Amino acid sequence: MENKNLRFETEAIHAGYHSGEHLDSLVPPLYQTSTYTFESAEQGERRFAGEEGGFVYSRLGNPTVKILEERMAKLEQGEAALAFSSGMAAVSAVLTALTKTGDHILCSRGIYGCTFGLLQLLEGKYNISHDFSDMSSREMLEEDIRPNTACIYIETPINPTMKLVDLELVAAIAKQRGIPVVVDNTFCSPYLQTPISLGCDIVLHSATKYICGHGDVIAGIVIGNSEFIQTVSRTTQKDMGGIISPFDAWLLLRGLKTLPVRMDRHCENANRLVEFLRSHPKVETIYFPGNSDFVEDNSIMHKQMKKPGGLISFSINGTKQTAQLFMNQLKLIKIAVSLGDAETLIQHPATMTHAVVPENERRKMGIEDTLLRLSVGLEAWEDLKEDIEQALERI
Ligand code: LCS
Repeated sequence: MENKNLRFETEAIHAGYHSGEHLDSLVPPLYQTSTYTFESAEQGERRFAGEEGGFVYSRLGNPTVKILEERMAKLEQGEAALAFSSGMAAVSAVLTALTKTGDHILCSRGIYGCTFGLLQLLEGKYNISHDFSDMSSREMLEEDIRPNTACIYIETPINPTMKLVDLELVAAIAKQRGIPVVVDNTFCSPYLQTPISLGCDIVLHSATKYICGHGDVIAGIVIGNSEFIQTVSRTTQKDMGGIISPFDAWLLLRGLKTLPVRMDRHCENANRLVEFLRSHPKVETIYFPGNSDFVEDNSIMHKQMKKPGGLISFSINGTKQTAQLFMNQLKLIKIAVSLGDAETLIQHPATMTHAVVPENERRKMGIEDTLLRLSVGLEAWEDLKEDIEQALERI
């Protein structure tokens, strides 16, 4: 059956896979192989020259990985995709493909700590500079774009402050100037937000998170137009080599089947917990796109996100020590970085995911010492609420 205009839930299960090409196996097979055999020396020559299709070596392509890439391209409404060994391998392959010495990268005001670390490295070693911008109006963005700006790099919601960037606005301004817009869509997954449909050019993920959903894989994905994906495939992926293993791709294909179901539950649980946290005197501020106190961001949320998502950041009344004391009192909720798993996880960004960001930069991003980030899992929300309630009582 030629699949036309199928809904997201259906594509998450079927896109990119044709069982007839794989001995009618219902589930995509795991091609756990490093290389492929050629019928003859001439065939090998033709495959290397690109004159004949087919696989040659698993750093350059693998059938299991290819199914994952086609499925992700479909879900993100892009033309093509490439899978990587980690989210950071995806980020670094994209940024090094788009820039050269002397270029400038304009970023949202707040990005994941290791992405910040990568930008420092690119600046120190290759003189590729960067700036952070609030991107909250056309005027502000036009002022922050420089003649040498080679790409705009956005997280929305931003890790961990949950601020939102208006993707349609940024894409429209960037398009006029021919600057590609890259969106790290890790916090939303394509179920909640599809930046390419809003005019952005490239989407990437730490697939370690919601795409996997089960906390057992580190991986990354990049989605874009065929030309860009082919460039990355032939340069910064092939030659730097941060490719995904076939087994991890297989686990991601399994995880993707339940993405819509999982996301609905993550979102429902997060909504319930936000309602509870809002009424608690020991909780100071809640950073959550669906929180009506977050007025300005709320309108952007309705414009570009299906639902507010499964992550909640909040600050505790008190000090860093109060926040840490609260974490230590939790019994069910685990203290761990990462997000998007079945288990609810809590972390302290200032000393964990964003510890590499210098304190003055952290404050500018809005990461205070009392800020906590909760990745709401799939447990019964009442049990999560009771755990948080008892921990708050003890501080
Ligand atoms: N982008 C975002 C938004 C992330 O949150 C992360 C990891 C990455 C990229 C990098 O992906 P990785 O290489 O780890 O697959 N974020 C983490 C976090 O918030 N807690 O632990 C890791």
